[in-house]
Amino acid sequence: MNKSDKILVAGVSGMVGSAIIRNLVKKGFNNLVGTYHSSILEEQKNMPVRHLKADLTNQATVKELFETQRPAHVFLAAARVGGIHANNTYPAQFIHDNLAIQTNIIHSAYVHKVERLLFLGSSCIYPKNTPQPMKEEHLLTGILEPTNEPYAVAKIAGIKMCEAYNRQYGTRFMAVMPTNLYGPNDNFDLDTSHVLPALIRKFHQAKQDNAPTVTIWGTGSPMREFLHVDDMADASVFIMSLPDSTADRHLASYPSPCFVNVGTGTDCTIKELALTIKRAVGFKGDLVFNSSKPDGISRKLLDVSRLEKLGWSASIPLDQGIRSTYDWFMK
Ligand code: GFB
Repeated sequence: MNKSDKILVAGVSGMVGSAIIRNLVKKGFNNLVGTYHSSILEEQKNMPVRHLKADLTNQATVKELFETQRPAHVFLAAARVGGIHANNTYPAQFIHDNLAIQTNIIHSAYVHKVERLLFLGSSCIYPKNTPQPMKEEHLLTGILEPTNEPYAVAKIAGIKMCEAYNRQYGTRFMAVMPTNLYGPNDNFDLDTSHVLPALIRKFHQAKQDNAPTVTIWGTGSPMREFLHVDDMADASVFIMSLPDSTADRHLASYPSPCFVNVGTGTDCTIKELALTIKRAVGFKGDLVFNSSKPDGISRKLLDVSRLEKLGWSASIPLDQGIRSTYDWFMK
């Protein structure tokens, strides 16, 4: 990617898309277009980015977007995302919206000869009984975790679509599989959020109310790996900036898998996470576990050696990331 190449970031008002735009602006890319679904963020109002409102589930809209914008590179960060409860409650919307968005964009990127596309996936693509840490080669080796199977199937379809287009059409479409992400512009709605923002909000509320306890869903024993979204954005721009020969050798040309894991390589239990957030927020009460809520998959730690060999590793420690995210939430 050259600094003046036209780069389209789809999903710019989401946590990941907004972090990618911040990273690109910081690195001096100066021909940026971002699509958003309902409104742009306050932080984006003065950014040197052309913002376009678009419903990316609509095929005609995406066709017109590519015909008029003609981007050289695309970051596909637009998606319907949510935590365990949202995935379990709205499975039809999770599979439909994600399949529609990614199908429309990946196909249009091929039609309009986009040089590189980066598809954002998720660590939930791996089977529920995958050996830990999970390697890229474990994809499609077993059954999926039921709480997010429709979302995972959509993300697997996105990977396979990128690989099929690379194989048949010689495109350079790649994908990144992040572990559980958190950071600024996360969703803090208790019904639809992931665990980390949910617990920041719950502990903060309990501290304000002088409540004696905070309720944690599930048993607290599942293990999760958490990556700050600024690290994720940096990894995404790193992958898109790889020299052609490296990208082709490792990702973008068939038969190599087009995707790479992005994580920290370390995980913790939900109980340990809760205690870290409790400390950061300064809540003095106790934790209560509600085991009538689902635990989801017992563990999903990513093997990040492939990405490390390419030359990138995470740099934001979890306790520091939680403190800065809490500061952001307070503002
Ligand atoms: O982050 P989370 O919603 O999703 O939940 P997954 C992780 C763990 O935290 C589960 C527990 O064991 C939850 O039961 N948990 C405890 C809570 N308290 C809470 C709470 O207040 N809110 C939430 N949300 N969880 C998602 C997938 O799985 O991971 C998505 O559903 C996606 O598809 C994402 O892949 C990365 O980690 O279980």
